[in-house]
Amino acid sequence: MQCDRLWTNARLATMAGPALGIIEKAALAIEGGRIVYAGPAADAPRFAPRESIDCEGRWITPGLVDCHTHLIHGGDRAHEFELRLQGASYEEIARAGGGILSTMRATRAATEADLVATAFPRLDALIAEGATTVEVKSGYGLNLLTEARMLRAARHLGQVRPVSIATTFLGAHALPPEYAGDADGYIDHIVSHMLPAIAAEGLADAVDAFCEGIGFTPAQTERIFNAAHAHDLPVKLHAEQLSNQHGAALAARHQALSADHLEHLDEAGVAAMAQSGTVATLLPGAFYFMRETKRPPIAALRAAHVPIALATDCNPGTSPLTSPLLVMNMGATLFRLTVEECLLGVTLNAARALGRSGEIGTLEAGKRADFAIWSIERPAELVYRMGFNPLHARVWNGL
Ligand code: DI6
Ligand code: FE
Repeated sequence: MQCDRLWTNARLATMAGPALGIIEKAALAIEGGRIVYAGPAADAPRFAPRESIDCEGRWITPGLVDCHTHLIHGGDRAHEFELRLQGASYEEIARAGGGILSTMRATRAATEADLVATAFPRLDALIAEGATTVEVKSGYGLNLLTEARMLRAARHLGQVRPVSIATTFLGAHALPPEYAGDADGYIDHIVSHMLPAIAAEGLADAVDAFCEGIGFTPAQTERIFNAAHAHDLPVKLHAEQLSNQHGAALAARHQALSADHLEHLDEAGVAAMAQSGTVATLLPGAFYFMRETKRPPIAALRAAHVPIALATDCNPGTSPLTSPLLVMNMGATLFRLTVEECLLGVTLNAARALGRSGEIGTLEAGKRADFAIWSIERPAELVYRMGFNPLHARVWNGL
């Protein structure tokens, strides 16, 4: 049987099946950018590969999926970090004109080329740790011109780096100064102008909002969701990060791909997510950086079989984090997730959170040839270490 490349002497954590779908003494073959075999070497068809690679016992996992980032933005907020170290709160800084609005100003002032150039080092850091798919949100433009520019910059990243980019329109991230005191007016503008233009240009793969006391109300969020449905775009939600607004249940009613953050999620929200199959995307980097103390209801999510994903939330204000490996470590240490949950959280369940689990997220015949090869003795090492990168090689789309 012909194939482009064959990896032998490998150990696989396929993420398909129980206990990480581990297969020792395995082989993995790809052809035309797809996996054609991932299984026991003893059962493999007789391949005639164009190239054969000896893995020397290394482990192969699916390529990592970072399913929640704000990777594209102008400027940084290191100064606000210093102010917080001196005792200022996130809310105080935001009220003084800092916070999301300070990043909005820097982002509006940046050209598309600037946005791409400043995102490169962050994206490259994710790629260097085995990421093969990265979600990127808008949300720092807060007007059509700049939101569209952010999404074009995100699409551009996917054309010039060996990585798949999933874009999300987050126009309802914060209230821009042009609509101060008129959140409903801004929602009108998103629904009637911004979203239709963004959808017409094919710039967004999904639509998100920030449902929060300092963000948008559930009623406003629902208007965004209805508009997204009208444009056939799936929805996601920043929900229950700082307070319980019952956003996750709202998201579930709208068949959201994921509800994200969830520190203040209640039992009813868990049940609604379980019913709709909405993924719980947990963001331990933001929890850590904001020194939060209330953890998401892990036991309840587990008991209800809600799929749990983990992501960096890479953003300049609350999670300046570009390490999916550290995210797994934080998922375990801060949220008490198991090694298995952490690994599923950055592979299969993160793929689900993007609606892409038919294509990526496991090592199975028919899926895209996106995977990472690690110099480790056991998969737990990927979760256990801090600040150490054992990536040996990475394959994206068969390349
Ligand atoms: N929740 C967050 O943690 C980020 N956005 C959101 O909706 C914060 C973004 C920022 O501070 O720049
Ligand atoms: Fe976020």
